[in-house]
Amino acid sequence: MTERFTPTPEDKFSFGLWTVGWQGRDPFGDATRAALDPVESVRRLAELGAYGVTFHDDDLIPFGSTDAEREGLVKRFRQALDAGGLVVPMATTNLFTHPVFKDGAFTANDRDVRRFALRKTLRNIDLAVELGATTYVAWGGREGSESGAAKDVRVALDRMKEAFDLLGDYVTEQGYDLRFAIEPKPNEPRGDILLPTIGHALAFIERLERPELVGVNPETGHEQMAGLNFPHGIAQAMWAGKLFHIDLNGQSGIKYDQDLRFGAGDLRQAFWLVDLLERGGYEGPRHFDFKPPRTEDYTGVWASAEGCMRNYLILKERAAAFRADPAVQEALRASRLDELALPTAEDGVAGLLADRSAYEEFDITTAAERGMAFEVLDQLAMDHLLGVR
Ligand code: XLS
Ligand code: MN
Ligand code: MN
Repeated sequence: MTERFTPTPEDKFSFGLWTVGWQGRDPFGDATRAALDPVESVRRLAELGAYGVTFHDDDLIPFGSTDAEREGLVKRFRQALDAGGLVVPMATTNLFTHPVFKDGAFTANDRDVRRFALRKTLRNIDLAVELGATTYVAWGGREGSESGAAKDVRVALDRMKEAFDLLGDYVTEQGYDLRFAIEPKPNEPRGDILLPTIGHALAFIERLERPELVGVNPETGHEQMAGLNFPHGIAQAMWAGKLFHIDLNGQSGIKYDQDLRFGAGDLRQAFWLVDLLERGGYEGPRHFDFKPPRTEDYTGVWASAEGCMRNYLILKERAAAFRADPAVQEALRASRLDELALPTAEDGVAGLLADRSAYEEFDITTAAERGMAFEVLDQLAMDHLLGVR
């Protein structure tokens, strides 16, 4: 592989233990790979040039472990992190695998399940902070329904708010340097999931008691499952100051959650996404939440993980070349992107009303006739993406 696409910790690439550790179990088939020891994941990811690893509580400490087992598992994980020089930038809670969460966690109709879910989360927050995490992801995979009367969505949102308000109180009282990142997803495993898109999550966050503590962790494939433009969603999250974390992967259109390696699936959206993250000042981890296909053995798993990082670095180089190209800068001007950056009416309502050129004397025919030159611009992007410029 070319030297320049070899990742280093400065690239801030991180992986969930559940990604490389996915055994390939799906609704139609059993596992195709043996279980992977988290210690081995840490070792291999460090070798490949990642800087961080993330986990659900149950990825590290199997559900139902005793306190002594838990202590032992955490200890050897910590040793592996130290040996590999890896950090834990983020952690999260598994509130979806165990049958007790079949109707959700923070919004389960059963109050005792909701209280258990909160306790499970608080417990893992303590561990996350102990391991140095500053972001805590909340993906509400089971928060939703398959039928109309089964969930009173307005009431469920009250319970969701209650949960995030309580979690916010907890980290504040403990003095933890930890912020929450809500991960939207439209469906799967529930028929319809609450907070299905970035937009829903952003609106919800503003209703919380401590909105400053809560942002989003959007995932490429999740927005694309809803037919949405991922870079546009990310741009709005950045504009709102809410892009606390990101889950990168690949998806081909509106279908089940494919979790392909980053760069597979919609390559053009991946290009614009990397362009946006790199130019837009996003400084958080480039976190891969993908599933190496169940056709692969462990050689394929590590090749897939390597491919995520390699594709990011290739796209980063391609996007930088696009921006640096004088022909692109000219095309951007021809498309009047510089004009978009100018305020529309800094002269205020009075100025606007007094400006006859804005209305009475506006040459509407000429304005309607002028082309936007976007096709030239987009073809330049295509040429750079395909490596022919
Ligand atoms: C599932 C989600 C999940 C979250 C973490 O679709 O992507 O893996 O990222 O719970
Ligand atoms: Mn996914
Ligand atoms: Mn995810």
